[in-house]
Formats: sequence, structure tokens, C-alpha cells
Amino acid sequence: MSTSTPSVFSKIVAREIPATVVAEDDRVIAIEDIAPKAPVHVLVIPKTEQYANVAQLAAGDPDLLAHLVATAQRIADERAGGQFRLVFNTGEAAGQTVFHVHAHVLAGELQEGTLA
Ligand code: DGP
Repeated sequence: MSTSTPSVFSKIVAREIPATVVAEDDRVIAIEDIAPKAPVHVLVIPKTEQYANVAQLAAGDPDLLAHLVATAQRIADERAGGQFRLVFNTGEAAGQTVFHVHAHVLAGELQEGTLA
């Protein structure tokens, strides 16, 4: 669920904090991760912050989830020959730090011991 304080990703969508934007349309934004764990490490983020994790997004707006995945594939096609990992951390114990759903698009050799 969204909170009264905008998430860091909503602030990026609003251009209140800077980010390197690699793709954007009316529904999603894709940015370079601030702490990349692989040669390609892009975050694909719905512009709405009403979904905290991928299960909520799948239940609430499956078309938006499909669009997010298609965007990830297009970025991987452009930057990694179409081969990539797609990671959605869910919950603090799984490493989630931003509770505004986002997909990690990872390609190339990962840093040892990390998924994202
Ligand atoms: P997660 O651990 O799955 O919640 O991933 C959050 C990711 O968001 C993490 O890899 C770092 C990234 N991140 C956090 N703050 C910023 C920011 O201000 N700018 C960018 N580009 N990435 C950020």
C-alpha cells in the first residue's frame, strides 16, 4: 500500500531526485540502479506506488505487470542480447529496501553472492 510519504522512486518519477533514466512511458520508468550488482543493473518501476511488491501488483493490475516485464525484456534486448535475470525482492528478510514494487534487470556476471 502507498504511504503518505512518497517513495524514493516516486521522487525520481517526479524529478525531485536525479536518476539515469533508460526508458520511460506513461506507466513505467526504468533507471540505472544506484549500486549496480552486475554490468547491466536496471530497475523497472511502475509509476504508481500503490503496490508494495510483485504479488500485490499481479493481483491488482496484471496488465501493468505484463507491461513491466515487456519493458525489462526490451531493455535486455538492447543491452544484453535478450538474456537476463528478473528479480523482485519481497520483504525485508529477502533484501527488499524500497516498498514500491520494482524489478531488477540483471545481465552479465553478478557480484559473487548477490542476486540484487
Ligand atoms: P530492493 O533491495 O529490491 O528494495 O532494491 C532497491 C534498489 O533501489 C537497490 O538496488 C538500490 C536502489 N536505489 C535505492 N535508492 C536509489 C536511488 O535514489 N536511485 C537509484 N538509481 N537507485 C536507488
